[in-house]
Amino acid sequence: MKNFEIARLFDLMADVLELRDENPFRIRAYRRAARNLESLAEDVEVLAREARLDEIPGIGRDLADRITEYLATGRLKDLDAARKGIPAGVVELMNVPGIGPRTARLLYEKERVTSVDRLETLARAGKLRGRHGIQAKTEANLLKGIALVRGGQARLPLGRALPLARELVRALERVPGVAAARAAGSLRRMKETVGDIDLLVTSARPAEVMRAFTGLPQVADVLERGETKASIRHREGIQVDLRVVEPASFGAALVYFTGSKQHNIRIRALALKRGLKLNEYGVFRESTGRRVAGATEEDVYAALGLAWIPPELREDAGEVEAAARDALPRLVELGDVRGDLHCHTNASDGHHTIEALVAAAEARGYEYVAITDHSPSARVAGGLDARELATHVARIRAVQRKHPRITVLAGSECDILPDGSLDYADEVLAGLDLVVGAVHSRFKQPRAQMTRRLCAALANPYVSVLAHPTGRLLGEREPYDADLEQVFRAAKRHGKAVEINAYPQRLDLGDVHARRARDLGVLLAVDTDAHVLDHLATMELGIATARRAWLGPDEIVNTWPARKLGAWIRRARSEAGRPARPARAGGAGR
Ligand code: DGT
Ligand code: CA
Ligand code: CA
Repeated sequence: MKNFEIARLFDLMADVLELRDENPFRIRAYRRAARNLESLAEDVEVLAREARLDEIPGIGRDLADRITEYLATGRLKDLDAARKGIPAGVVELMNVPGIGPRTARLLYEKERVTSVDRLETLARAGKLRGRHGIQAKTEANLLKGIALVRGGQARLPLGRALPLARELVRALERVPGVAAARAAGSLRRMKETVGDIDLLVTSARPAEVMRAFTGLPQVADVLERGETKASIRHREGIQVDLRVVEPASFGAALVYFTGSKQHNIRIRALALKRGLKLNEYGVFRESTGRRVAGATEEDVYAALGLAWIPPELREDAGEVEAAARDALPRLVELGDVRGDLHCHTNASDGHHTIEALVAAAEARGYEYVAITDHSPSARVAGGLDARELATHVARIRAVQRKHPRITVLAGSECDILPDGSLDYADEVLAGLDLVVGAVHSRFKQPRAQMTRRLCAALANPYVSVLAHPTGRLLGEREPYDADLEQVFRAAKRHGKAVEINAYPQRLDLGDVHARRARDLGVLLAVDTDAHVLDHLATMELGIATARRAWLGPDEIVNTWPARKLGAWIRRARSEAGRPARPARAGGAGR
């Protein structure tokens, strides 16, 4: 699938156009197209072949032609032309948080900075401060930003790695002689980022597997090739390790290569205590060397006196003890989800209509969906003022009448202003079925102020969910500085939910914070923040994060039936002494 490849080229094109100070609309068009290609469920090559490129949101005739050109020739003439005369390193400067096109151009033209390395050297030596308005603090931030890009390059977000891994698994399953192919490693544990992709195959003909694997079209380089193991570099940059094992060892190998390393160490010690030896080939009785388990994971864990442990829990964070007591939690599953509480439409910065979103939510089998477009302070995101919101809500009600099988909640993703107040007046909020509160400005407030800001928002009776509570963007933006412990306690006190935002670059809360929230008795909401319809499918990533946080369905409000959800929203509103107007849509009423 070349979706990501083309998305990266479009991003590069946007970067270069920004450096050249070109038409902002053209730049935005390339960026939007890149994001939509990334979240596209279908293969762009298939769409091109069937002349259906125009079905991709944000892809007009012009960009469709660019895609066709690239698929046919492997090049983009426009990009080559635009890049002429600009060193590649200058474009890379813009990957550093805090460096926009203007700064990059300045650094290049005035300081002859043509690489991130050179920028680092100058910043470390303090040679930038006092020039072009750069202060010592800015310099320190640049160094932090450089570390962030370097870290980000090393690991791939799960949302990008998963489709690549699945495509490889499907290809391996088709190789003659292969009985089973599975992803292992951090990817199977659904960690938010993965260092590489680990694959495991069982086959009677390993040589054939090696040949097929190293010859796949996705392979950029073969790094290592042995009789039963190989490593390649994927066209998308990530390394992929493959092992072939015998069927009798498949379960043991799957346990071993799924990890984590810490988990493996724990269960190996447990085996020793029972007079057993555990390795990637099986479980063996130490006295006789006889294999007692190995073909399936269930057998391996059972031989150690453990219940089978879901991969998401294998971090040596209490799961081995729980499995020994047969006290593993019932983890939430994708099928438990009854709705999505955070979605955008083209009323603000989403790409589809209310109607299309509702139909897509219905097609996923949801019982309810909340439409939460932006509030006025989110100006770049096309936030709605109170009058526009009233019209928008009326449109939502009209769509609801045409879709009686699903409850459509008229909501808002309302900005939390720097002082902790909300972007709409309480009377406006009271007219909505659900309010998701979010920070989109002044990310650099001091810790105490940001903490007060978030807690104040949670105290507002109309705010039910705190969206993307830390504001981080994986590999791009650090979380803002806030005392999450206090924020969670405020959520608990007011009976509010904190979000696991499933947007692939966010996954916010992450697993560790989500688990802490759970341990404090805070409710969670797992939402996609969908801006295009395909984003609805990222619910899978949010649920994986919830599973890694040991969450069960009871603790996640959007697994609840609409009635229970509505009662919960109303409870917080009425406990504040301001009963909500009985909402007409079922989720908040009935
Ligand atoms: P990553 O790739 O950094 O996202 O994380 P993992 O967990 O996928 O790590 P990776 O790819 O180095 O190794 C895959 C699995 O193989 C790992 O989760 C556990 C197992 N493994 C690797 N090295 C060791 C080791 O030295 N000892 C043990 N017990 N297991 C290991
Ligand atoms: Ca790995
Ligand atoms: Ca590996």
